[in-house]
Amino acid sequence: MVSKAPSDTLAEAVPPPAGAGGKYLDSNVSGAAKILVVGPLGVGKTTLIGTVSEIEPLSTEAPMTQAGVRVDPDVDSGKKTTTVALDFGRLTIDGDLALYLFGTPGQQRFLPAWQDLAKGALGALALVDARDLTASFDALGNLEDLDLPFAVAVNVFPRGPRHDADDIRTALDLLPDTPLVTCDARDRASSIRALITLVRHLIHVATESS
Ligand SMILES: Nc1nc2c(ncn2[C@@H]2O[C@H](COP(=O)(O)OP(=O)(O)OP(=O)(O)O)[C@@H](O)[C@H]2O)c(=O)[nH]1
Ligand SMILES: [Mg+2]
Repeated sequence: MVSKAPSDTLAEAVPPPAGAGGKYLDSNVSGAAKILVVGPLGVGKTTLIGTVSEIEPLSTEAPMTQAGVRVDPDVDSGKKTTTVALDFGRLTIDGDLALYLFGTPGQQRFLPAWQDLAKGALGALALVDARDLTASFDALGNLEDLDLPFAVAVNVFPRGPRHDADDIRTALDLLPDTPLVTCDARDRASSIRALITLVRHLIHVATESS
């Protein structure tokens, strides 16, 4: 079983969700980071950004139609739309670091959009669905090709299998220092913890390489 991201004082230091204020950046914000949220079709990227964003999130949903049935993998029968350009949201952590969150489309045929979105990004949160680990191979491969550091968050769906962390690491061929946590993309605290795990990793990577 994958451990949950550790609870963190930073997670308690985040502003309230969108709708409760927070349109403008706090004057204490002294740093910013562009972060990608990636993963296969229907893994929860749009959901996660909408859950954590302190501003009204931007989404670019389009209906999924029969025209895509041969190229889009099966998703939950309830899913009617898919992201066709990007998601965008903002989250300030620890009062002074603004994360600008860019969600990518899930389908590999949108790779050119991915490559554009990745420009200037410091790292990525890769969402994984434990019900289909192979569906994440393309996204993780893209991150490696782009040389972007990332953390992996298993978005837990009901009735999904509960794999051991080691098995997931092996299946996804993760490096030993790549963080692996679980989250529920519909839950703000859990999604923020996953993002904080990523930020810590990015700081670690930056410190190691300097
Ligand atoms: N049970 C459960 N459902 C979730 C979770 N995250 C997302 N969902 C649902 O799964 C569906 C897909 O979520 P999206 O956020 O649209 O997925 P996406 O990764 O943005 O999908 P694409 O843009 O099409 O690639 C939605 O109906 C969500 O309500 C989760 O953590 N648990
Ligand atoms: Mg989406």
